[in-house]
Amino acid sequence: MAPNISFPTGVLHETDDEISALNTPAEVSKPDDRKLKLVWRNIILFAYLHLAALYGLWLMFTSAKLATSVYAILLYQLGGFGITGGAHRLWAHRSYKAKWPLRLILTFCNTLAFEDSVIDWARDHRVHHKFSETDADPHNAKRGFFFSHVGWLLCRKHPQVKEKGKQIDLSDLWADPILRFQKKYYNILMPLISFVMPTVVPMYFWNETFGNAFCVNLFRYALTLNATWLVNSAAHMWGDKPYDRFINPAENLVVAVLALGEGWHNYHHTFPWDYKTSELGKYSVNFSAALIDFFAKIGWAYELKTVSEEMIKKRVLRTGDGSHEIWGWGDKD
Ligand code: ST9
Ligand code: ZN
Ligand code: ZN
Repeated sequence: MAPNISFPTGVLHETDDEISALNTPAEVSKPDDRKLKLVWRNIILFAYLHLAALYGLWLMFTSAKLATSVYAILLYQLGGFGITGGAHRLWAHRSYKAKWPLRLILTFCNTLAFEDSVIDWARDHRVHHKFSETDADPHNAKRGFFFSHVGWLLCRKHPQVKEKGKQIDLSDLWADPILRFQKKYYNILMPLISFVMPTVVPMYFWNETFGNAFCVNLFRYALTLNATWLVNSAAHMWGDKPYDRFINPAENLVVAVLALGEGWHNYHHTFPWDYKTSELGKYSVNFSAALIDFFAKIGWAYELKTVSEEMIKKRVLRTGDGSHEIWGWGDKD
C-alpha cells in the first residue's frame, strides 16, 4: 500500500540522457499534415500476411510436424532478440557495447525478424524517444491504438517525422561496417534469412511440406511484428507508471512476456540507457537481458549501462504514480 505522499507539480530530471528522453514538442503542424496518404501496397501485403499467418497457426495444431512448430518458436525468439538486444538496446540506445562476433549474430537475427534495416529502425526509434507522442513521433500513440500499432506502416509519414528526424545523429550507426553491409544488401539478405531459410530447413531436415513450412513461418513473422507493435500501442496506453506519471508509456506485463522483456515501458522511457529496459526484470520476464548477461560473461558484450538503486528511488518518489514497491524499501533503511 503506497503511503500518502504529495507529488511535485513539475518534473525534475537528473541527467542529459533523461532530458533528451523527454517529449520535445514538435512544431505546431497544419491540420492537413495529418491527412492519411495510404500506401496500398503495404495494406494488401499486411492483410495477406495476417490471413496466411492465421492459417499457419491452424496448421500448427493440425497437419504441421511438431518440429516445425518448435523451430518457428525458436526463430521467433532469435529474431526477437535481433530486435530487442540488437536494433533496440545495442544500436538505438547504445546501452551496451558488443564485439564484432556478437554484432554479426545480432545482425543475422535482426534480418530474420524483418523489421527493416537496423539503421532505419534505430533512426525511427531515436525520433520516437526524442519527440514522443507528438506529430514527429513515427507511431504517435496520441493518434490511437490502431495508428500506433500498425496504421503508421500503412501510410506516408507525417512531414514532422522527416523534418525533426533530420536532427538525429546516426553517424555511430553508419560507422559500423556490419550495419552498412546489412543496409546495402537488405533486399537480398532479408528474403533469404527471413523466408527462404525458415521454409527450406523444415522441408530438408524433417520432410515438412512446403505449405506447412511456409505458412507456419508467416505465423512466426506476424507474431514477431505484433509483439513489437504492442510496445508502441498497448505499452503506451495501459499499465502502471511507477517512475514517471507525467508520460504515457506504462509497465505492461503481457507485452513484456510477448516482447521478450520489452513491456516495462514507463521505466524504459524514464531511463532509456539501461540495457535491461526494466528495473528488476533481469530474469523475471526479461529473456533479452538474460541473453545480454550471458554474452557479457563470455566477453562479447561489455560496458553494460544501468541505473543505480538510489537514482531510481529518488525518481520514483518525485514523479512516480505511487504504484512502485519502493514502499517496502523503507524497511531496509
Ligand atoms: C516494422 C517496424 O514493423 C516496427 C518498428 C517498431 C518499433 C518498436 C519500438 C518499441 C521498442 C522496442 C521493442 C522491441 C520488441 C521486440 C519484440 C520481438 C518479439 N527521420 O520511411 P519512408 C525520410 S517494419 C528522418 O519510406 P514514407 C528519409 O529521407 C515491417 N528522415 O517514408 C527517407 O529516405 P531514406 C516491415 C526520415 O515515404 C524518406 O523520408 N517493413 C525518417 O513516408 C522516405 O522514408 C515494412 O513493412 C525519420 N524518422 O513511407 C516497410 N523517416 O530512408 C514499412 C523517413 O532513403 N515502411 N525519413 O533515408 C514503409 O513502407 C514506409 O516507411 C512507410 C512510410 C510507407 C511506412
Ligand atoms: Zn527505446
Ligand atoms: Zn515507446
